[in-house]
Amino acid sequence: MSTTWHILGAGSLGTLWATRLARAGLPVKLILRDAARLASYQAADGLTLVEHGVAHTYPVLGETPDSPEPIHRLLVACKAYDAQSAVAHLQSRLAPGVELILLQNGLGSQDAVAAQYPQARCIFASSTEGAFRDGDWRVVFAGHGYTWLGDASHPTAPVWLDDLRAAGIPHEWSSDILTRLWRKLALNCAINPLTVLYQCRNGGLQAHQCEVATLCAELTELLQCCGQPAAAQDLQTEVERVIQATAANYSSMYQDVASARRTEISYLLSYACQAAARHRLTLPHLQQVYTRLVDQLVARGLPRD
Ligand code: NAD
Ligand code: KPL
Repeated sequence: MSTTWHILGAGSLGTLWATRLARAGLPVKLILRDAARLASYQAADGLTLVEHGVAHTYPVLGETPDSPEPIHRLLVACKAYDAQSAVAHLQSRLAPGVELILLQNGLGSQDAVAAQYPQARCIFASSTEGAFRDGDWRVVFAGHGYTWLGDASHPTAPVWLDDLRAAGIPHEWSSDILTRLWRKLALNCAINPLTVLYQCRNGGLQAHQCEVATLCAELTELLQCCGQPAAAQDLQTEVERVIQATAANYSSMYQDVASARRTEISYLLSYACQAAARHRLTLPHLQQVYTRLVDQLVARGLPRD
């Protein structure tokens, strides 16, 4: 009998994973915030995934955090700023040796969860898949990509990667997941804040090449100082490639700000500035972009963290 996949967070990525696992016949349970959300979910037929314009609904079971069943495998699919408190609501249900798969972007939230549950095996993930909600309990699969998974303290791959294979979730076990997360953080720090400050698509940054290059130089210095030389390699070239390849897209931070949603700044640019301060590194441009971004968030009535 397969271990149940408990999915915490019925948003874009949580639904993308839950529906594909359920479609493969694997046991999946969705943990909703409270009884009101569960009632709303139960009034729908299930979770709907829209792929290539075609919608399919999957009757995934829902439950609240206080359901009694122990949790052996938990996919944490909340935003970085919600991850720690969302897992805390499940504390009494986490079985010894529970596996926590942390899908959050940026850095900081994974360590915060891991520090709270030393008895858990924490697996960090970095994903280039893209999805967005176009209704309650309904998600559009927008960008096919890859998910890298890894455990910085335990190199052995878990057996449940077979479940991901069966579910058609493109993935790879990574022996250098921290390098991947740092590299993604650096890319996001070089691109996302500037798209908010200049109110442009990613391609609009081609008009700000000098600023991008200066940020890349500072981020490269930071990565090297933080013991991440592999993540620093040819950063500017890759940033320029991503800007070109995603020229027509709005960055995730731009989209959050445009929709008046809280951003993940604390786990991206703020994390980078704090890491620089810990290493007594002066990175004036990165710090200036951070300050300008915070001013912009505050001016729009959004949280500064
Ligand atoms: P989302 O906002 O769509 O979904 C998060 C869900 O978690 C929401 O439904 C929210 O209600 C729920 N949640 C929060 N606190 C909860 C709690 N205490 N109990 C139960 N549910 C709770 O977010 P998302 O877009 O799926 O992003 C999740 C993470 O994945 C983020 O860190 C994001 O940066 C990263 N990511 C997203 C994408 C994407 O395309 N959406 C791609 C790559 C990485
Ligand atoms: O990951 C991204 C995002 O928008 O969050 C890209 C496309 C790489 C831009 O930083």
